[in-house]
Amino acid sequence: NSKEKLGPQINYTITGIDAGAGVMASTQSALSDYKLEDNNWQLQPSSTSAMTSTLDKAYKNKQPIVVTGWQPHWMFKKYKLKFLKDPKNVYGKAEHISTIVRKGLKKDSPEAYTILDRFHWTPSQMSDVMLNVNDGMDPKKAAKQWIKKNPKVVSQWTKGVKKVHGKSIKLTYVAWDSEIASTNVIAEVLREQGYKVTIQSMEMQPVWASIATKAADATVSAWLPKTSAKFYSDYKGRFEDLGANLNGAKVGLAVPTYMKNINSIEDLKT
Ligand code: PBE
Repeated sequence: NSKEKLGPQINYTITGIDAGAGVMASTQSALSDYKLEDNNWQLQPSSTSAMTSTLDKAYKNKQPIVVTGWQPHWMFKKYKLKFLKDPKNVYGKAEHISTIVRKGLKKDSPEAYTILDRFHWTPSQMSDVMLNVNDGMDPKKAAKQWIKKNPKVVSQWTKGVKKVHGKSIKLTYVAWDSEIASTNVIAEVLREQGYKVTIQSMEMQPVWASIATKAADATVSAWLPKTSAKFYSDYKGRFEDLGANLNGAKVGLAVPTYMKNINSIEDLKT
């Protein structure tokens, strides 16, 4: 019933993901900046998979739900969702995903450095890999398949770069669907170049620490300027930012489009 207030229908609860995620920190700021806490609104931490399964259930029953959302993600392909307007600009307008490498990589591994520096793709290309993984395909296989289907894109990254023979490189990432896709693709590209690649997933803070301490060589999972802002400033001067590998990302609160009266974060109060 759209005339009923939203808050009581969903227990004043925003369905979130893992507590360490940037979107969770931004949502905490939103709760206070929009004075939603005063109305008992709260953010429920869970995990991406718990969030998407809660969303799936609500969606099937056309029940209201508010989730922490981001793009690129298959949830926007599978469900009709809209971002809530954010007039106070808590989540930032647009995000990009940056490639961050350790200091000295250029000198030690110029071939990998060049490929990582050139690595750039679109949200729709990333979504192709993500959707296959979400359908149950092994991420490594999904990456290989994508590379095979997109030789022109890949050759823009690898053109003229010398092959290496068994040199090691280590990539760290957070196991979000988007980063599972990007990390596996760049890892396969580096393997085809002759690298012995290890990839390791961890929380966001250790990812940044691994690059700063040179325990790892690179990560392609830095959502900026807002989502990873804290780590970007904490570790400033101890990494090299190779710039965006993907533009047009976005983070915010999302609801199904059937929630016609809820279009802005401000509307949660009414
Ligand atoms: N995410 C996906 C991450 C970055 C990538 C939006 C869940 C976060 O909030 O930290």
